[in-house]
Amino acid sequence: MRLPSNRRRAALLCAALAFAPACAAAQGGAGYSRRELSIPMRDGVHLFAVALVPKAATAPLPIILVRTPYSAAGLFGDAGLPLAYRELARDGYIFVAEDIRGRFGSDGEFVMLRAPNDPRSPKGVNESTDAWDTIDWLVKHLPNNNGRVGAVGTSYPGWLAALAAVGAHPALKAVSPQAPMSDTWLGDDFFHQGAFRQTQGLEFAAFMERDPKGFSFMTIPDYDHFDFYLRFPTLDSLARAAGVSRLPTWMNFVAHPARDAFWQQRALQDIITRPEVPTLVVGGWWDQEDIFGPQAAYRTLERADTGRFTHIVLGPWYHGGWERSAGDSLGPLAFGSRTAEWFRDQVERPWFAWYLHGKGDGRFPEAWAFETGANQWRTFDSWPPRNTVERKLYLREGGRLSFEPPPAGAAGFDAWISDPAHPVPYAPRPDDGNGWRTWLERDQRFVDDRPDVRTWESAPLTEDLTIAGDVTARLFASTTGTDADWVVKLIDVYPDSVAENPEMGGYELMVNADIMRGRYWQGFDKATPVPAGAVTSFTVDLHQQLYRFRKGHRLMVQVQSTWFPLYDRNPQTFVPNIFQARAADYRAQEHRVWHTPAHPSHIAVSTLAPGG
Ligand code: PG9
Repeated sequence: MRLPSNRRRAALLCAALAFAPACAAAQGGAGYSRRELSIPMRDGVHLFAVALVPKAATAPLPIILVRTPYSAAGLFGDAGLPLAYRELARDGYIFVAEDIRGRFGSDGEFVMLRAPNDPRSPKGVNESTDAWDTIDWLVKHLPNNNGRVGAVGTSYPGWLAALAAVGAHPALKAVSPQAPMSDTWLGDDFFHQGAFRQTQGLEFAAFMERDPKGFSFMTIPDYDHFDFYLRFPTLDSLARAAGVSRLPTWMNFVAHPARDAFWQQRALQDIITRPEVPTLVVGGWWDQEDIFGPQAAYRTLERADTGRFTHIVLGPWYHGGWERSAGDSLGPLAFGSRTAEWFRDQVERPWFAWYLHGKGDGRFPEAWAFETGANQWRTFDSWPPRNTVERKLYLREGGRLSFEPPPAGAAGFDAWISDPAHPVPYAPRPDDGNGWRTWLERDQRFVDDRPDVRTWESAPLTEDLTIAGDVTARLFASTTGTDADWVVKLIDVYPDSVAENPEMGGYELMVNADIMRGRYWQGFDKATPVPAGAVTSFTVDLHQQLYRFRKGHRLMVQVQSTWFPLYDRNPQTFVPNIFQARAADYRAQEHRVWHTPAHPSHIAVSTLAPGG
């Protein structure tokens, strides 16, 4: 089936990625002269770049570099500087955007997530060396630069910004990887803990590789995308119908379903060994694409950071929300302040100004994190904060959720039938694709009455409860099958009536949530059948948060085994490679989550004392 182009989809992707000319919110075009550059790499390949040079500059200026697969000319079009850089621009920079190899105006071959040692790369060339060669050329050839360069980027460009700091050019003085997709197998765009993000994986492969020099938007012919994906009983039938089965990225999914060396070589945690350049990592609490990436990148850098080189900012944002909105709200949540503007003006701007202009005192907190619920920015000396108390929220008998573990003799488990033919939607239907940016904030009441979504709920809180840092679910579970997915959501249930905002009455807001593919219960590098009928321990990383559950609210946990169509369906019968599963392999199974003293399923959170 050939999929015709689809404007709605295009607008969505455009909004999600902010790359194409039509999406680049232009500001301040008049103050810049625009130059197109052809920059030679060490193997003779030329990369295309666009420089925006302030017309009014009186002294040499530093350079801000963005390397991108999404069109340099689109980012820095005739209209001038995008909103993302407006605050930075007040200090005066030469802005340069560059197309990476094989994309848009650049020569060479495009390789999705080119690993440092990708065999398709010309000898000795990778994204870090391309960044090095680019910086070297820019400081030598761009008139009136001050010899200091900063690299910045969001998402794929965030990953590229982080790689610029590996074997860094001496002129690179500061890097800000924003929502870098640090590990696209473990927790970012393509898989989460082994579960395949089929909508994103499929549509992104088509988008980037059907036309390697540009974009190719895939059309979903159905108004409700759920219907489209449900039509294909296997991943293989879906990929063939969508025309992606021979694209390199899809073939890599099929060849590397586990987190083997292929994915490790692309993961920032495995590439980066120490901070070479001062780094400001930025992430969103409700980033629908790369929640994990910034947290993982910062953790990796921080482990080896002896010189206070690495900092992190975590705000209440969707993917890239900090660079293209005011950040005063997110879905139904209002924050009472313009969080994104504040970040750009009060954190990003002074941080780059210190390293590239030498302005300010260079004293920055280790971490800035927005505490949603209290709706305030907080600073910390370490992230996650040290002064926390770990507590376990136990899934208890009778649908209760409690900080008290299950007592002896408590009823053993809750069960449900998980049927791949009737998967649980990840977002309310119809899903026309337009809700992608804010699906994580959707009211989870839309699945409350499904028998295949199990719920545990606490009593109303008698005082505020702030969680800070890692949130991890440990499920003791069994299945009649030999494989299963485990989706765990930690939810803030608003009181039935919220006087100041009646629409939020009873709202069920996901605070943390993620999925884990059961077959990786013994490690992510190799799939192992889940022993049928045996209680097995599964750890589901729900990543980090800084969130205040308010007095009168309830805590809720939901567990389910499908999150469709964002995630493909688990056959629930072990097959060596789900990308090659046959329709007959997909079977309904009964799953159980246990809550006995020996098998106390729970979510571990770290809590901050009031005022702590
Ligand atoms: N999160 C996007 C992406 C990167 C890599 C693969 C797929 C998606 C991005 O916004 O760049």
